[in-house]
Amino acid sequence: MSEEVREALHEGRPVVALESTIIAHGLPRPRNLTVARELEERVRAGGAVPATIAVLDGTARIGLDDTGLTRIAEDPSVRKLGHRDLAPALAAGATGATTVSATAWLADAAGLRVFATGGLGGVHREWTVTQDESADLRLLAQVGITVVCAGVKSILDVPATLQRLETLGVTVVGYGTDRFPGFYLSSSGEPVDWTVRSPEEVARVMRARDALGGPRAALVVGNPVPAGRQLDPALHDRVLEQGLAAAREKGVAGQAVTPFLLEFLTTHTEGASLEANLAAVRGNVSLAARIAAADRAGRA
Ligand code: PSU
Ligand code: MN
Repeated sequence: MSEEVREALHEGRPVVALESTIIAHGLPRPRNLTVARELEERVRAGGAVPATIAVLDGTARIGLDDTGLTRIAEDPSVRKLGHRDLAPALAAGATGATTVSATAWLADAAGLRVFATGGLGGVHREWTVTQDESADLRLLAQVGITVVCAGVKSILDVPATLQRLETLGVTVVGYGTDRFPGFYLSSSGEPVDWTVRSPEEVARVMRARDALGGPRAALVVGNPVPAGRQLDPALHDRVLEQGLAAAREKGVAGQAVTPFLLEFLTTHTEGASLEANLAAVRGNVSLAARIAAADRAGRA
């Protein structure tokens, strides 16, 4: 743990976990480093301490200094680590960026309660053939962390992913909406059962869960990208079709699928999907800071 994060936890100040795969593998260089720094600033502006999580030279780090952040953003040999990769990475002394599953695990183990990302992984289209379901889902069924996201990536099978979240017992609420957000799009069109309207309301849900005890599972807060900043839905659908076809043709599989599709969309929408992605992440990070602050205040 970085000195700053350790002190903040000790003094009971709010902390927000941030993942690093979005920096290393989800955003183009060199913009990714600027964004990584900006996201940390946003957490601070919201009254919380940022804890970007990654593995550096075989050590899991909760809170990176600027050297660590720069390395994750700039070094092309940085690996993508899901939670199942953590142990071999530590044993091998490797350096890697953590996905939602690895970040949520490490954050929860460190006692952090709130985590912000862009879009969660989930059930991929054609799952019946590829069996590609992000490890994010099963891990989120095992840790009691609150994850602020813009839904799941729209490259996925969203209804199937929502069904898996239900089966796994992961609580899903919409922030200011009764629709599950669609990552690049403000709405996926799918309904959610619960709507919350303020950070304080999210904090009340968190406290109710603590009081209930019982099996741990994540609380997913679906925070839509503002309507004015979403990707044009027609453009989204058209380019995504092309991207899925390209992935199939090139035989892209496993961990490479998500970064491939995100990059394909960025290139073939002339950066418009990147702007929507960034707007979503920024909103999530700011909301997560306010939730972490409300959670601290509510438990004081
Ligand atoms: N959100 C983004 N960009 C990303 C990701 C999330 O806006 O790159 C990353 C997260 O780290 C998530 C991962 O855990 O994509 C999912 O990858 P996979 O489908 O291989 O599990
Ligand atoms: Mn996958």
